[in-house]
Amino acid sequence: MTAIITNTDTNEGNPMLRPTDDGTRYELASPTAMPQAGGFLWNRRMMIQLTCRGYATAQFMQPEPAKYAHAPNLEAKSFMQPEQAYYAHHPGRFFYVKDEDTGEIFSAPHEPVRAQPDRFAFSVGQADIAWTVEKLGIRIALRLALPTDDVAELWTLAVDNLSDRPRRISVYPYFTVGYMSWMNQSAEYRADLGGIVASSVTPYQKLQDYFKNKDLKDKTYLLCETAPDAWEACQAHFEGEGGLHAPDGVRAPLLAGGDARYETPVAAVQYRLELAPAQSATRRFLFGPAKDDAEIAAMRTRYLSEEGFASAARDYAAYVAQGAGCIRVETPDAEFDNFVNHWLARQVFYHGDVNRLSTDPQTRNYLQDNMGMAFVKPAVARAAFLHALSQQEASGAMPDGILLFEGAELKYINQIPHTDHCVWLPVCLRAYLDETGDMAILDAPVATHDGTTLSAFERISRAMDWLLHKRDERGLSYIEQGDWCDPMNMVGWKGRGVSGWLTVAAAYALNLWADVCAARGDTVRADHFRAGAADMNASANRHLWDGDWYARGITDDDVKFGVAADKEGRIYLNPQSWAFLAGTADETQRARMLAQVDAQLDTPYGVQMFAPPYSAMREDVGRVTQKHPGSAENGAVYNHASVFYIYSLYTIGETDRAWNALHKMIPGPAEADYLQRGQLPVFIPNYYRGAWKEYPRTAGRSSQLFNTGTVSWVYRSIIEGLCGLKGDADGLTVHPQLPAGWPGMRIVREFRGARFDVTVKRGPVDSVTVHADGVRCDTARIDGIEPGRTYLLEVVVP
Ligand code: CEZ
Repeated sequence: MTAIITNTDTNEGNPMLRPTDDGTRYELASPTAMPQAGGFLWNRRMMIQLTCRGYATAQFMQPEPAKYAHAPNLEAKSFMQPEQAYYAHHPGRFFYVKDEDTGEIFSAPHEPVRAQPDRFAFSVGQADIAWTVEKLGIRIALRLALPTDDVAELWTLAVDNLSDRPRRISVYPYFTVGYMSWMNQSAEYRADLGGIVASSVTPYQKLQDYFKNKDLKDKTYLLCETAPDAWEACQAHFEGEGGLHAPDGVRAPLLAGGDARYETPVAAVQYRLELAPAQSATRRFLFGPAKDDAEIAAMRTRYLSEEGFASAARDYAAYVAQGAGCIRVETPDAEFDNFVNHWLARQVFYHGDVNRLSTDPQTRNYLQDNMGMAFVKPAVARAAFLHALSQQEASGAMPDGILLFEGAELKYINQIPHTDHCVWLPVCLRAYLDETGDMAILDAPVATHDGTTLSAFERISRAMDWLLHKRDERGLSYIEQGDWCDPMNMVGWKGRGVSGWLTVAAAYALNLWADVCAARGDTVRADHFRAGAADMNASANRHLWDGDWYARGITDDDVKFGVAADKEGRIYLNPQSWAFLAGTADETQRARMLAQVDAQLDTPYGVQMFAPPYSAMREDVGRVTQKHPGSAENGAVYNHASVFYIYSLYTIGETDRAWNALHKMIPGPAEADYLQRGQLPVFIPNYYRGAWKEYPRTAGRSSQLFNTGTVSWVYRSIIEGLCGLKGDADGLTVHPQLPAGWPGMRIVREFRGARFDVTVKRGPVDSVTVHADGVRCDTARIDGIEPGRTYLLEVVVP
């Protein structure tokens, strides 16, 4: 796109962190400024998150999530926030370097030696993660890439002699395998396979598990393209008494060639290199899991060569390109543009394509992730909505999770009864219908396991009736052991407690569905659902309005919470946002709610999910109150809740408030902001720490978790709200919502096979005016869209 607006607010000049390669990469120049900052790569079978210092968290599907590199001495918990994993000494990919003449050592990227480098660059790209580290006149360049359909890490190591004399050095790739199993673990160098192979037996006790486990990939290999000079497979022997920062193995002339016999394995190898000035050497490695030797040998043949790496890179680039999304923006905010144009759709695509690498995604997550996919690969979203509906229960209820594979089971959180899942059907489908105009999906037949076949329309209508039915005598929605908020598990476990958020969210869903019924000419159902929504809104106003905002709920013992009388958890964001969406609140109420959100919840890092955080267990609210104050759902800037608010603000024309919260989701561009959040602007995390008033030192810190329902809503909010280019049954509506101070923006939007090249400017108009290819439109919309055509739109906004 040619520049029409000068970017005023840019971090191009920031020496610590800057975009490179036209913003398709970010480069961090320090291993210590933001120690937990990292990037992630994924493919159809695995994901890996790497920090700038070389810690790694990887997971693969077989088909249940599993690990091939474990913490050295901790048993993996079912779920760990990445920011905590950092402190738990999780696995790493480390490269020790030793000067053979002086005995000096350092390690790249940074751990475990932690020597101050002469130069450091951690470079996160869309399809690879790379480092350049210089120390002792040696340059180490590392690059990790993934294949598209296999589980393996493709590592390239390049060593350069930067000094003006010949150098004798040793380089030691050190890959943590970690504690594999209490039943059986071992490792050895296998000259026949060309690397270290660690073997284990996944522990079990139930007899049936033997049959489930016997085909698991219980081996972890590190294959070397070039045979090493020495190796060590026993972690304890490598480390010795020196500790990981000065391991005995590296201090000795040669690694001892040891194996691990029911000892914690490691994959460490040594290369002795003699490099003339300016000479370099390259080594390639493959690290991953396998079932047996044959699979290891096959992986070696397929990938472990210059050509194998190059062809994997081409395949992978084509894979991520599928997630390019449907808009490019050019606004006065360069960092925002960069994030939207290069990174946001990538994260949306990750969620929609691999479902967070889960075999039983939570129903709400599955539906919302596919809501995002409606803008990236709508055919995938379509299939997902129908797949979800095929698991609807006879009562009209939706299950807590959607099973994606034969043999998958509902696990962990999906065994806890939550009552909100039906809400997401019309909410997410609406985005898909608006984007595609595919009304035919409503008539698609959907068979469930009980043998009934109903149309998608019929099924969602039943889900809406279920929501209407699942209410108490006051007309409020039961919460049971949770709603959108997973850990709000004790408000209604005795069967009486109700959710204020769910009541207004259900009203919103019912209204959306009434619109769909009306568009189909089904006025009976449209009236029925519209009346239901009105009834729920009335109940919310009667029982939950607290004077300046809506309460979060009423407990089993009839205690209203999320109200002014509460010292902790006084005001929650979700009931307010969804009351805007549902039309629960009138204009006077809205003004009061907005003022209170501003005063009590807004922070420099975004809008908190509630405040103040709970400092101790509240037994009539539940587990959420036990989380650390300001972390996760206990009063963090929980971005998923925050983006509901943003989306709702766009629907009520609160343009500036929406932008205020939206741009705070992306770290930077001020250096102080990067340092406080500790995250690169390459993804949106599930939360930034809150408790802004209580714990200012940690407020703003990123959770580093890139799994989040947030991104599909951010994408939707930008497309439909900020850019105001939302589809409907007939075409494209045009209603940009420029923040104050923006003179204009430019957007390129792909929509229903056509391209819209849109220039938005402010001007002396009362309402939005649109010229399409120079011709003034009667209304601010484009109908009769011709696929393949490019439309030039000139839009003037008041
Ligand atoms: O999980 C998310 C869920 O995936 O939390 C959201 C919820 O809407 C999403 O469906 C809000 O509760 O304590 C818990 O059980 C937490 O709820 C986590 O599992 C949370 C993770 O932090 C992932 O974001």
